[in-house]
Amino acid sequence: MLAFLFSCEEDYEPATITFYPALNATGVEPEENATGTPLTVVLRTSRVLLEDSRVNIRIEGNGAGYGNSYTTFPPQLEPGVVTITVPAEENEATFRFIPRNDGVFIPTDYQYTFTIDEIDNKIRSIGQKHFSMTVTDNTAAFFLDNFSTCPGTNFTERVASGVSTWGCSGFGYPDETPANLCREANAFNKGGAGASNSYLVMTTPIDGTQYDFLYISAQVYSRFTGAGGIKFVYSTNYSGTGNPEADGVTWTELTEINAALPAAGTQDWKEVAQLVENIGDDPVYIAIQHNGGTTASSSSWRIDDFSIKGN
Ligand SMILES: [Ca+2]
Ligand SMILES: [Ca+2]
Repeated sequence: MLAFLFSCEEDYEPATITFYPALNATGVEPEENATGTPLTVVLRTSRVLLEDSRVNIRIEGNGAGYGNSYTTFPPQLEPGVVTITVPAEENEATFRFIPRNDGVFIPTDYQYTFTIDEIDNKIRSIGQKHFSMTVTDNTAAFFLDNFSTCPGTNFTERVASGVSTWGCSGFGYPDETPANLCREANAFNKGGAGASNSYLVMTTPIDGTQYDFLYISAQVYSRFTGAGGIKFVYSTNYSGTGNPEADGVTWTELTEINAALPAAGTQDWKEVAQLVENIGDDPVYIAIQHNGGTTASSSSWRIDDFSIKGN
């Protein structure tokens, strides 16, 4: 009888295991202290086997790792490896991947690769070996202004030359209803002689000792074409009061944001964002500089949903 079974099994094609039917999935990091939504990952063998068969799946990625950025069920016995069993006389096995909030901001989100790493001797080969998983980081911004009150206290206008150009507008992001306020810079009809140059500066600086990097994002809209434009900048030596272009004050451009700004007069909201690394330990002031508009001609610029995340 044993010999009969053995010879039968020898007649089968070698069993293959593969991720099936999906090869990728997406998830979202839960809010802090909330439970993540489990995702079930399915593997299938090409035929039923007569005994339990085990498979090791290695999980790698840019996240903080097992227990911090995710857990699995069954749990991992060694870090990064899930062992699952395809039961005898079945051809499918599953495990669950559960995102966790790790308290760490990952600007690139979490990109995991699951790889079938080791197979039991009754499974002879591997089909689709990799499964990819993207989990969107859900870290709350430590600084967020949607200008529900405008001007509010989070930003202060500091005029380097000319007249005040930063005001408030309705028609904020995204619905452009009059009640949805945002900040707006425009020198047109504001008076004064020559070009104006005015900074909308964070009132309270970011404590550089608390962060290694910052991720700055905002929604930007331009209503009118005309002279001048805006630039996102930051300074680690501005005093926080007085002329933002006083002797010794230096501002560094947020070049990726500035390269991505919408063209003047395009009348479409656009999200801009930039990662700033190695900010050092000094206080950091972020500002939006509106420069070059005159009372006779000025492009206009709206800012909404100004957000800063970081670790
Ligand atoms: Ca996170
Ligand atoms: Ca708003």
